Amino acid sequence: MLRSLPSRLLPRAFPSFPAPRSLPSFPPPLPPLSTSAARPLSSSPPPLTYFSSWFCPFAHRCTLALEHHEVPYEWVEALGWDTRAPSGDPSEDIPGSSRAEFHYHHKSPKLLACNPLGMIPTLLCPVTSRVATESLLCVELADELALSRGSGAPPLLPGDPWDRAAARAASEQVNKSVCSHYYGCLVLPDRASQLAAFSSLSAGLASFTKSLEGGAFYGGSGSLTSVDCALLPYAFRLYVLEHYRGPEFRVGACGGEWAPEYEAWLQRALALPSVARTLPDKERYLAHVEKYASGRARSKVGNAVRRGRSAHEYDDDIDGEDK
Ligand SMILES: N[C@@H](CCC(=O)N[C@@H](CS)C(=O)NCC(=O)O)C(=O)O
Repeated sequence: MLRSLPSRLLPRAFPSFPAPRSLPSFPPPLPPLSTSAARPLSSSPPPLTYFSSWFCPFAHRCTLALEHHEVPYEWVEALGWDTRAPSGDPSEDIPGSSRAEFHYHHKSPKLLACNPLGMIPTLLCPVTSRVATESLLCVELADELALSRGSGAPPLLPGDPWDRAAARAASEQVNKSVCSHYYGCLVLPDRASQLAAFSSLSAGLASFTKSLEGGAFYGGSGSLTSVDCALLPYAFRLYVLEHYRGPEFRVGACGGEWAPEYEAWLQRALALPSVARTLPDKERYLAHVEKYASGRARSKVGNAVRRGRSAHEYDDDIDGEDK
């Protein structure tokens, strides 16, 4: 193990950006590769720079892939939140009586320098300065880099090109059919829309469960796959829906027979050491996500959902900061 993510060590407060001081890096600097528990990859290039954030489920996908293969990386906590008073724009949809401050992202200048869209996850190769973005692509990149460096862990994507194409399509499907509806349940203001989003999310979970084909992981695989990595950060976070929206939003509440098999998959995945060490503290995440549940989060995804789009349909211009 080159590093781990014990939630008790995660920083409790983040600096405001632009900050004259340097950003805190987490996890702390990597131990030497000769650490006895480490299984170094065949060549030892410098660690990737990984712009991430403890709360981000998209970035969590990338973390899962990096940790699965024990790819060395330097974590940069690159997103935080500023509270700002409402602008008074009528499109800000909080009733006047309950107006509280809205939450906007502040972003690490280093992140913005290599990804002007300011999105995480962003991976940076410190040798070539090449950059990768988009969580599903970062999972693939981590897998390919690790395998080319002789990772001893099983691949996350299949080797066969047709199977790889199918796995990519399945990850996209999980993203649209489950993960985007998670934001719908949280951000949409009216009960009927929230319930409709949860019903769609449940259908997405049912379909994913079918794709386990009775095996341990996606496609009947005996080990974690890229498709599991696409879903897992959201599957882990679904407890927040019941908390903020009520018992109808508990997984399986729609009466699915698939729920026990889904739950068994989830527990199996969460128990993997490479997964367990990536999980954020549940109470802390619950508190974090309240700004989404109360419609006060002004992120691109949050803004897209508030204007009636799916989370995966956010537009960098329309839904960008200060909108
Ligand atoms: N499609 C992107 C979405 C990533 C995303 O929305 N990340 C959030 C943090 S959870 C972000 O960077 N937000 C910055 C913003 O909204 O400006 C992916 O899959 O990587």
